[in-house]
Amino acid sequence: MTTPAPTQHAALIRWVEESAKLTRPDAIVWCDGSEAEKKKFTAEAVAAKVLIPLDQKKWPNCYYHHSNQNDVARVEHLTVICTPTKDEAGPTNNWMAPAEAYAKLTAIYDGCMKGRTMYVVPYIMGPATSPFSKVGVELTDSVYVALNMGIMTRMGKVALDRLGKDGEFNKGLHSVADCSPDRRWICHFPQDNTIWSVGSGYGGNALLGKKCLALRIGSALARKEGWLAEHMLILEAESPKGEKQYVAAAFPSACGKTNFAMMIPPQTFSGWKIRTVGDDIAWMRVGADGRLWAVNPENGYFGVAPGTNRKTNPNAMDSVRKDSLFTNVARTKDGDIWWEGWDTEAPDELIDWKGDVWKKGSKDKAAHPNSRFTAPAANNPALSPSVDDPKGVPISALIFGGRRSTTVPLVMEAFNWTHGVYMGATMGSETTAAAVGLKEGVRRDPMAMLPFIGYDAGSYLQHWLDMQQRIPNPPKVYLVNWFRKSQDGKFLWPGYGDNMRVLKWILDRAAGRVGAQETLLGNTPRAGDLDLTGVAATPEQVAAATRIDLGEWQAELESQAEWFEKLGKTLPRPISLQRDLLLERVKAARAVT
Ligand code: OXD
Ligand code: MN
Repeated sequence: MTTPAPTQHAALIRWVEESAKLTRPDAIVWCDGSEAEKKKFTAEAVAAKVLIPLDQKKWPNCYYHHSNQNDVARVEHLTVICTPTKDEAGPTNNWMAPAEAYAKLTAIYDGCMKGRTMYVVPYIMGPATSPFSKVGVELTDSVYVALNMGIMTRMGKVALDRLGKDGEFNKGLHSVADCSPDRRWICHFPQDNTIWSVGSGYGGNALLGKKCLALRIGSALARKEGWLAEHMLILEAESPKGEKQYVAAAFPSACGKTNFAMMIPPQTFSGWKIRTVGDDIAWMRVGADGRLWAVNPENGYFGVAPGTNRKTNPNAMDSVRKDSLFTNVARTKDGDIWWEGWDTEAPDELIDWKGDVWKKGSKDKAAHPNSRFTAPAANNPALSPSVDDPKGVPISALIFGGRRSTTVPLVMEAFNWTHGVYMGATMGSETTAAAVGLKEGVRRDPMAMLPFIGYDAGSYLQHWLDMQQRIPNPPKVYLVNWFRKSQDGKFLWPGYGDNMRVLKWILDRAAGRVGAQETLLGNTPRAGDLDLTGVAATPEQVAAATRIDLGEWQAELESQAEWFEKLGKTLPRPISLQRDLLLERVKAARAVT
């Protein structure tokens, strides 16, 4: 059944018609975002075996999805920025000329929706009435994608209402097509405000509002319009006195952003409340008061399942209790779910993420390491009431953090904005399962945005530097590392809720309530500044987690040369000079010790 276009936006109607002429779906359905529609889509997905109902008593309105086994993560090698020139995409992005990309994908899209329905998914990234927000429309032949977009964005009538008769919107065309890795492309055309994605149904490749619009196209728009589109969670911290502060923090994919955004402070921090504004993306603009203000463009969580449990992240476990989708976790025959790092041991038998019988003791993982939950933000018991505030929340501190088993201490404060941008620019992280085909080891991941910067990376860093002029009251900048290990490979810092101890120091610094030790590489907490009451780590472990080893740092700074070389001629000189300065300092200090 084809539904009539519920809009008078002529350009939108024309584009839907043109796209349908190319892809030739059997039906076109305009999504309104209603509960009735969600029920109908879900029933259709169940009938088509795209979704499997979970035990509805235990998991109300929750469903399971097995992806195609070749389609389990983002595909950075097939993700392309199609700017008019290669230089505009820069050395860290794949590039294709727009005409070539349009031609290549047109051939794949030709007739690809025959026998299928095209869902027209209008959505808003950001609160419905916020000046920060952007509208997109995704055309997709995947009911799974339409249902996920309904959780992750403000979807349907609300978006068409905001668009009116002639509002600007991002045009996203998506087809799973034959789901072949040989015909899989995620192409971005920032100059046309357009995304073409084909051959994958995986979240980061197919939910076009998320990585494609909110980050890749978003970062290009942000540069043009003078704001920041970042891969950052946004967290609200309320002190026992009722004072609220907000921080935004960038971590690479699968490095605990959702856990940090939903943290439960240790018992010794009684009276402190941590609430979530966002767990993955922050759009930040300068407010009339000269501070940086942030909104979360998303409306749900697309979180990594393994490792999430009632101890590590009770708020995430509550968020997924109802109205959620689970992709590639393990399930039981009677509609329960399980994943590695669940609260209890695996049952004797499971159906693994591939759909095969899995027996306890098997050396294979039952859930895919990048298996995911999609949960509505409204389910989060610790959701900040400011999440829908059209003006956003004021940011007191920006935090950058990678997964580093050596060198990087638990926390370090930048001396100033330029040093902070340098810290973000040189952030390294050990690779995870969130993207396929990455070499193991440390990769430089500037601001955790390496796979998401929609233009030349050197120019992106220059944009960060330029923002200083626009932010009279800038947030302080921090580098953190929860993942440092001992010689025998054990984590030195307990992480999770104990990260509150580091956050508290950051919040106090931002408010000018506590001092710091100036080191060669940045400001660190002085002895006694971190509240370690009741921490599950020995003083030796804490010392090792916070230690700055100049030998390790010399190697770290020297190794950044290769990264700077890769960034090439647009690397801002103030950034490379930061490294030179630190390296000289470290060498001089080592020479006298
Ligand atoms: C994500 C990612 O899904 O960063 O958020 O891969
Ligand atoms: Mn992410």
